Amino acid sequence: MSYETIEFSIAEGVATLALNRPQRMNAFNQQMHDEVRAALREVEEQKARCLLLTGRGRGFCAGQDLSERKPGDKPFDLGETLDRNYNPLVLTLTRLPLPVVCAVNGVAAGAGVNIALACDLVLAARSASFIQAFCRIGLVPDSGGTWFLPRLVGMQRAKAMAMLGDAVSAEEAERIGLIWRCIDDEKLMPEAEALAKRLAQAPTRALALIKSGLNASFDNTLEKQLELEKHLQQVAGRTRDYSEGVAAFLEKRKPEFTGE
Ligand code: T3D
Repeated sequence: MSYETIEFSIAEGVATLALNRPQRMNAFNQQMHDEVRAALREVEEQKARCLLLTGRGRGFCAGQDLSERKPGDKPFDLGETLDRNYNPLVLTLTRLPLPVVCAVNGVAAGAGVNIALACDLVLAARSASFIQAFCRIGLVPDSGGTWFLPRLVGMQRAKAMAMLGDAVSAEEAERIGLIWRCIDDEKLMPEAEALAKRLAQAPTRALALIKSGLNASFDNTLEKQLELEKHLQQVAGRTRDYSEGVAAFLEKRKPEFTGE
């Protein structure tokens, strides 16, 4: 399928999705939502083993394209756009049965930040920044912002970011645990691509089970989490990759995981 607002390709098990409306800092219009949704369906249908999300131009994503929300237009139900677009996108990213790497190449603002936080491993260029811009225009963090922020950085920092809407630098974001790593600008994409390739050769089903276990952990008691781990381990124990991993260990060779 061909796209106009994103670039999308799959090679060597890595699906790369680049938001591509640089003149609008990759803000989401309806077409981009539709194209991202279609591309994410391709990721699953074509059995990619890692997704790499990034942006083209000097920004990662500036959230909603505000030119689609002109003052004076008839009142617009923002709940409807969250139901139709942002909420399914965030849930899809968190539920994809494969690791999702986000390479934040520049400023991320509004829903753009929270879409990045919905990914599994977030890398950012040293020049990038993160802005919970919602309060600047009289809105509240959406796309999971009120859920991800306190879990990642604690309630005080979450409230400060959400209520002040100040830019947090990539270095600060790494320091406070908002993202995994801040990387020099020119090394961001080579490192993100190498990481995605490495993950695409890993035991995909085990990584998907790890992702679902960790994502569930904040809502479970220890007892429930131990039960969940038992279930996940039973599933992992039935994969070909588990047999291969053990065989490779015993034969003192490198495992060749196929994701099955
Ligand atoms: O409505 C719903 O569906 C509900 C859901 C809402 C989710 C949300 O995301 S709400 C939050 C929306 N986003 C924002 O409020 C962020 C707005 N943008 C900014 O604050 C700044 O542009 C940035 C901090 C992202 C970058 O600043 P800077 O100085 O580096 O660049 P700039 O000059 O402001 O932007 C460059 C161009 O991109 C500029 O266009 P121009 O003047 O060159 O023609 C600017 O208007 C455009 N742009 C940036 N962000 C958006 C945008 N155009 C439309 N929508 C945007 N969000």
